[in-house]
Amino acid sequence: MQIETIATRPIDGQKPGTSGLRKRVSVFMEPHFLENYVQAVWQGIGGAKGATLVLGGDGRYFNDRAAQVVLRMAAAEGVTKVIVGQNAILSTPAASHLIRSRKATGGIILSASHNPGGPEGDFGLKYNGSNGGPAPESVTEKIFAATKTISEYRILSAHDVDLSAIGTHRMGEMEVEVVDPVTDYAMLMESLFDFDAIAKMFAGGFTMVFDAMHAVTGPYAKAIFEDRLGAAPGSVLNAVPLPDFGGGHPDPNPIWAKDLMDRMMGPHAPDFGAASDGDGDRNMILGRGIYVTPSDSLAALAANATLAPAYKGGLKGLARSMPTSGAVDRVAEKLGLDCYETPTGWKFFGNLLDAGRITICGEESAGTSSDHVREKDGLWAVLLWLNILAEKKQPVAELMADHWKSYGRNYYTRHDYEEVETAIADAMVDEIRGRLDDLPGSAAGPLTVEAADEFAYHDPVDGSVAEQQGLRFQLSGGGRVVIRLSGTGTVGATVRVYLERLETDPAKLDADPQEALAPIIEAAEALTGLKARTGRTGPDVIT
Ligand code: VG1
Ligand code: CO
Repeated sequence: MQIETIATRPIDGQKPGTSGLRKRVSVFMEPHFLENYVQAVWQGIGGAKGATLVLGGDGRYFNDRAAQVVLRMAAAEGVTKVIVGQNAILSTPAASHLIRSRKATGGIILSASHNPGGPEGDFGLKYNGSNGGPAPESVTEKIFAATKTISEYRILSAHDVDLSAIGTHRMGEMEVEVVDPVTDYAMLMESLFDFDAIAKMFAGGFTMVFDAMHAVTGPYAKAIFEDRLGAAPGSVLNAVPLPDFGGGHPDPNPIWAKDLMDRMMGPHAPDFGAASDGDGDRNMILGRGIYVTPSDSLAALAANATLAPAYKGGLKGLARSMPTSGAVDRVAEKLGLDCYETPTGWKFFGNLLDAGRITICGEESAGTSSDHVREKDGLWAVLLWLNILAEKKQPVAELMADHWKSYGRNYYTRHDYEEVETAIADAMVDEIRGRLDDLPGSAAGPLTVEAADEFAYHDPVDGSVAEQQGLRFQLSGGGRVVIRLSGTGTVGATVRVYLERLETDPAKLDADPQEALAPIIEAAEALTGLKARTGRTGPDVIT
């Protein structure tokens, strides 16, 4: 076996976004594209000679081929050992756990998360560090810099490793350990939650459906919910992972998980419904007749977490991404906990978790997790909900109604405009940025702007600063609008408009969020002129 050194040139557009590098599969499959980026990762982390790495992905099209390339390049780099999920599959939280439990140097996760898969879909690659979390910006900047100067990469000429066979293999000098992707993760979950109490609830007739959306969580969900906890066989829907996710869009929200949504709103709805995304780090929570917005779910989980064994000693602190609603802040206030506000993207929670400042954190985009890993964790959120329901013996709708009575309700919605021409989106952000200082005191539709700024985050642990993390507007009547551009899309720009208002009047807690937020939605359009600029009549996705 021989190490080949291949001459290459920098390829444009290898800048990692909110969560690693994401591109069309066809782009990732172009000559040298994947190899250039992997070599840049080695360089960005200061070399991987002697390292132990974890490798796995969400099983999408090209996952298997890409894994073999990463292995051959790791062997050429002098990596000592790679721990790989069987068939190169690992959910993102399971990969995070393996990095931590095996004390690995880091890991490579092959995923474009909620983006569609298949030959026409997307692919992605992300590096996580030794804490199990996504590389911080200081590292991703080095990786990006390396993509701009690369002139060669090294790869071992070797046969594929049989990744279907659990056990120890070799590739050149490097050891490749193939592990079952589910076992360790399922044991971790069992150590955090009261499985007996949840199993008793199922035995007592509690019903649930979990939509795995033909993505990575199918085998995890079957093993945990059906095999260990005794949920009825068939409770896990779309449980077989497929390279194209069955043609669907593995994003657990009311639009893309519409079948589940309809079922939970229908006459024969089960007690509980949930879904996860392509790589298993997001969650969607439903009860009979109710969709729990991710921001509310974060707040409800934080308020009740001490009912689960892992958190019964209390929480250290809480955090949310800036566009996430303030519902969790109200819980933090009541519990006397610190609550941090971070930019969008899980990498910003890492330092707070490592420093022991927070226990639970989350994002409005359906990501919630705790200090058990350094990624968001879809099944963890579902299990914490189940553990809470097993203790409270209450329907989800009633639990949320009680929550709103105690804390008020942060009406919340996000409006996404997808595949907007990049130039139009950039011009809009620049133009608004230019008049932020003049906005306070001016009218925005039916409301008045009270404050306007652009969010910059000063990390309290390492002092790093992340700028331009979203435009924020405080409106009269307590409303808030946030505008930012997505960093995970692969075609054009996605404009995200986040809308929120707190309601504390007990008589007004049951409104439809779109109606409760109507004046704020109008104000957002007045502030941005988004519809006029894009020629759209409305958002593509409402969550
Ligand atoms: C989106 C979400 C963000 C999330 C990120 C990665 O980013 O808004 O909250 O952390 O996806 O999630 P953006 O830049 O498109 O808004 V995942 O499940 O795609 O790893
Ligand atoms: Co994801």
